[in-house]
Amino acid sequence: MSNEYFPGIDTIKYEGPDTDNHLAFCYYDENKEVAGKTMKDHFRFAIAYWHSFCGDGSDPFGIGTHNFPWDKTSDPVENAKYRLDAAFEFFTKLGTPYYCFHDRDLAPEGDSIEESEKILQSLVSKAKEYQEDTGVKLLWGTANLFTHPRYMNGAATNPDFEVVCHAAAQVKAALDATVELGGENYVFWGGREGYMKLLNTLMKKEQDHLGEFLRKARDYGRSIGFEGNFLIEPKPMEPTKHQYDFDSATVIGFLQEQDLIDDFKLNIEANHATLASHSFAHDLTVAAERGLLGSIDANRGDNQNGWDTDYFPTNLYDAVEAMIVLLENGGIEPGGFNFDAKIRRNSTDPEDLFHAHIGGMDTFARGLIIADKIMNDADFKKIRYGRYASFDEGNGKKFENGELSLEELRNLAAKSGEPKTISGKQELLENIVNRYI
Ligand code: XUL
Ligand code: CO
Repeated sequence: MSNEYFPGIDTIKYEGPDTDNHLAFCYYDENKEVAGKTMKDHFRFAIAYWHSFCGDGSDPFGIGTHNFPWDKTSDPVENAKYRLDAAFEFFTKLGTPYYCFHDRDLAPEGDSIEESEKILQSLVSKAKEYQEDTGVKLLWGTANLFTHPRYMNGAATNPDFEVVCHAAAQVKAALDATVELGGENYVFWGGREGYMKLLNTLMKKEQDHLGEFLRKARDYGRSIGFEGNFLIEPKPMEPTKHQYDFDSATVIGFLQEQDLIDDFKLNIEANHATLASHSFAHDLTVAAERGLLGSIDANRGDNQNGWDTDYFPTNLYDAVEAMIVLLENGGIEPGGFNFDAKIRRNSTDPEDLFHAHIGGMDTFARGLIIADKIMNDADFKKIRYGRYASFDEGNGKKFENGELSLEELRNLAAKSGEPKTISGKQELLENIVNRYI
């Protein structure tokens, strides 16, 4: 490293729950095995380049408050190189194995497509060297198709074909960058792919354009050797009033309709699920049960605010529920847990970025340990799976196998009379969860 951007902060180590060192992990012990795998392999934690190294704390009411030491010059390309330096210092001090970026986080846009491609390429070469030196890897890359004013009416769903072409140029370059850096996934979050008003929107046409755009992106990605998963990240609203990738269920239907289901999976973000009036665990489950859980954007919303706050995840109950889904799913690889979360506008000390990530990693590590205990609890297993025992044999099994007609079902009901009253045992299950927390 040519410079130190986080002076006075050493590598963050696991010290256990009794430590009084706030720059240490209490629960995240990367080599600790839980449910047959190390914590490092369970989570595959990643840092979001945009929040941690580009988000300056500005909000609609005020300019940025985070004065980045890597913004050293008036040349944005030079600063992007210093930023890369700072980012890899942070990754290695924190000990996270992965990072994620948008094209425009890594490299500023130039005055033409050619110039933008050249700038990105130069930063990618540098990032590649850093990856080789440190062993930090790219979990996923993506293209920012929402910040530039040209995308104000959408990118792939823009009513103007010329804008669609610009979006394609960006995705092509971002795919090239991702492949060159060995990225294990490639993400599409539908930035402004949605609408504000139906009066000026042909919804089906726009969605078909999105499908065609994604098929061509997939084909290009495969043609340059990308073997990872393409991921769609659902979100119900913000920035448009109605985003097309509303939630897991909506995206799965879209993937099926658009013939994308074999190459695409989902990147589930906690705060996006809650904006869709689901729990994080719900949207994870919808994706996981169809074999489509690709990766996770870890963060949380706010019970009182109805927008995408991108808080760092600290809610242990949510983490436990999420980890139960993850354990049942057999893990998340080749996806991971990307902290798509930002420190607050008034969190202005360099060490705040460490506290935020340490807290998030410890929350999930603790959630994993607890979820594993819950799933091995005999009563928990008996109640959760035992509820469906009537389908394990006999006529229940025949029904699952498609061997009973509606008339036969009717006749069985007539023969057996009114079913017994069977409790769902919700309170008991909640108590079991609390016992381990
Ligand atoms: C926006 C969001 C994005 C995506 C990547 O809400 O989550 O940062 O994760 O474009
Ligand atoms: Co996200």
